[in-house]
Amino acid sequence: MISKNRLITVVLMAGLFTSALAQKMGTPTLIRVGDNAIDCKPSYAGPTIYDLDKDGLQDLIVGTFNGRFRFYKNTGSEKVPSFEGFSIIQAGGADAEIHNWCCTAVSPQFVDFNGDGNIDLLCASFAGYPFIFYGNNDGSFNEPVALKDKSGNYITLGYYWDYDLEKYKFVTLGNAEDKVDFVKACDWDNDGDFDLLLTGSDYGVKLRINEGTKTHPVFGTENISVLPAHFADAIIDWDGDGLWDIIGGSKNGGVYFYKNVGVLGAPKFGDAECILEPDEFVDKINGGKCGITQVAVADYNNDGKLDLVIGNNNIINKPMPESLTSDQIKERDLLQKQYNENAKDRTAYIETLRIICKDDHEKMNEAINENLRIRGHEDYAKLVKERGEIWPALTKLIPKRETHGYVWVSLRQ
Ligand SMILES: [Ca+2]
Ligand SMILES: [Ca+2]
Ligand SMILES: [Ca+2]
Ligand SMILES: [Ca+2]
Repeated sequence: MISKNRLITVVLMAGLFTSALAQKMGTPTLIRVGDNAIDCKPSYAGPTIYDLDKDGLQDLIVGTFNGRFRFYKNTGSEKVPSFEGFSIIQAGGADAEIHNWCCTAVSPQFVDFNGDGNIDLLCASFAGYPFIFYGNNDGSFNEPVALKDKSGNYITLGYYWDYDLEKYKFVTLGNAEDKVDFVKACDWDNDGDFDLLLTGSDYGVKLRINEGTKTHPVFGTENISVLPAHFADAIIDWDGDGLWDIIGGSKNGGVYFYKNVGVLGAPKFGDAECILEPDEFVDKINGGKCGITQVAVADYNNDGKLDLVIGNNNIINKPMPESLTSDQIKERDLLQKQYNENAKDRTAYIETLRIICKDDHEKMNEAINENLRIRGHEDYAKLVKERGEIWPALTKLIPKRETHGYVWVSLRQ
């Protein structure tokens, strides 16, 4: 008979063994259409896996930097997905699109957000707050609606773009000064309705509780800190212990697992565990760097194990322009020096302005718009103009950078 202590040891070891195995991920490979890697121009990719056309095969949907959603229909099989090209998802008779203009691709989530039985499309943008395309019962989507909280304000982490005033507005929400780059619906408190996880690029992940119901969501005004850094891309039970966990991409290009060590209705998360190192995504041919990662979790090859589908922005330095003359080298070095000095002056100006305005961003914006003169500093408008003159000349003499929005799959071993 097995002793109780021995049994506990065996069970614990089995747990460790399963966990270690569960973490082993295959080398990411590029998802292709024919011979060509899927590449979202100009860069960045926000993939998700979802059977959009309801034919029983999971499709690939990729959010882009341009704020649209590519639908790659799976024309392969459950075990070997394959894609022949893409169409753009439509909403309200036009391309489904939210205005996004920097630094990420929109990351779609297909979810019945308002509990009416129709799948909706949730995402965020560089404007700084979440949008939802409500779905119809024929699978089509309506024009996007910006989500607001119970006070009628945009759901934001501190600042957002005001389309009427055509500038960023700053609101004080205590613990952040960020935009909502990504959003995910998840029933945090296990009361049957969707709450929101908001990711800003720099201050980690925050939670907004739904104080309403499943069919009439009403969001609180408080941003509650949930994770210190990285993103919350996928809400899924990654380690099969019955509690959903968080899988997130990051600015550094890795993919991270946050194990839920709380209980149902009261999640709690430990430190991030890296499940894919940033250098896994180095473009082996061109030596590109990875850049930001946006992640989806799905059983990609239908073998009963959860896999990772990752979008990123690969940055590739092209070779130096060949045979620069000695005059061109001199010119390049001079321009580079001027450019660096200009950047230093602009930073110094902003830092001093920050002190003068006591970190009030609204005041800082006004000061910049009015080109406020600060003693000991160059005129800011002049510095910006100067930069605009140096940069185009310099780019002709330095290596070109090429960016790609690739989509990768890493199969769980
Ligand atoms: Ca399908
Ligand atoms: Ca719905
Ligand atoms: Ca809830
Ligand atoms: Ca779990």
